[in-house]
Amino acid sequence: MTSCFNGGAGWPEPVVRVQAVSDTCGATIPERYVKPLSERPSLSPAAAGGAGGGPNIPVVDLSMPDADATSEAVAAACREWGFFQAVNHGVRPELLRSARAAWRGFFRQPAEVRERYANSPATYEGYGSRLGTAKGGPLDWGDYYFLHLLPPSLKSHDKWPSLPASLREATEEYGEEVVQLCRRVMRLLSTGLGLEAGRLQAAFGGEGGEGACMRVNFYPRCPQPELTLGVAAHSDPGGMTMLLVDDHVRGLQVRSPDAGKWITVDPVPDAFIFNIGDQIQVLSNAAYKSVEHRVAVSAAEERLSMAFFYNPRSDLPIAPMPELVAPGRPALYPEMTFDEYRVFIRQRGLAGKAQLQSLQAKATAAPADDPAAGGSPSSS
Ligand SMILES: O=C(O)CCC(=O)C(=O)O
Repeated sequence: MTSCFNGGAGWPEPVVRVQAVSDTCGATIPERYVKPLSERPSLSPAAAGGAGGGPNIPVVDLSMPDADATSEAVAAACREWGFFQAVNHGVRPELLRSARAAWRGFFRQPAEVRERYANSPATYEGYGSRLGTAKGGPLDWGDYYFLHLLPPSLKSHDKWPSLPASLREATEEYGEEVVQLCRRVMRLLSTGLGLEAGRLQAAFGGEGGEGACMRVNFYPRCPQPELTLGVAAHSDPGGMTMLLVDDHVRGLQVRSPDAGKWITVDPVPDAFIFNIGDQIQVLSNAAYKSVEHRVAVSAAEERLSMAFFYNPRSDLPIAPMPELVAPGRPALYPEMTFDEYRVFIRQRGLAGKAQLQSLQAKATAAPADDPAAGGSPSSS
């Protein structure tokens, strides 16, 4: 069983690949993957969103990025839902398909090949099966591969799988195009706030100063999908996320503005599912929402998704932009770098909206210039 375990790389206990669990567990999933009743996914038609005839995340056409109507539609979606599906986004469909096929090819490699890239909690780079380092902590029904694309100093092709042979080139090209798309959306988000088009990008450290990384998630078939989650409820800690999912397998569930009901997203083929992350919620002083989401898994089909995280430069102080702070609208968050913020995520794993809420509590309890209001996230 050495091919299923990675016990020596700094994790608190041996890491078992969900792919191996799925292949061997029969009809019952191990206890560690069973979520408490209150966290289990809604798989009923009522949660089906668009497919069930209910509300769903907006679809926004990005074919005219300079039109006022485009920034208005982006801003309305991000204020209300924190999410939208981007169509006519300018990234070639062939590239979406080749990147997705390459990564599916990686997860189909023999276990010995995948294990060459096993990750550790020090950086999370590589092939992994858990987030968070608490011994005995809950596990999600998914394996993943995590890698860096920007800044160039963090990118290393040697840390990317060499098999299948197309993977490195497809990932490189995909990353370049998605960064360009993220920059276009940053302009739309800025103008949607009534700011100059480059304002948000400047707060991220300018073009060339930003960070980008990607987590490719692989959710094997699960015999009891009603008991577990592929990724537990969380908001994304970074700036924003461009998610590419399997066109035909649903799984992503988003908290709707309507009393926080979970809605299952119905993927539009070749669209990106875009969402605001915590850093843009902070910069926009909560005008744009970083909304909780989670992933349901399927008994019938495996699923692959590629989450591209676009982030501010990691050592820049991030705080509500002064233009969005007014006497009636005080700064809701203290200043903190993204490096400081993600310490929390790495130690504790995903925790719904707990971190952002604790920051907000600190900011509203102490004056903005009180040094105690800007403490390290790991201390919260
Ligand atoms: O697989 C999905 O649909 C979403 C994945 C996700 O939320 C994440 O990787 O943070």
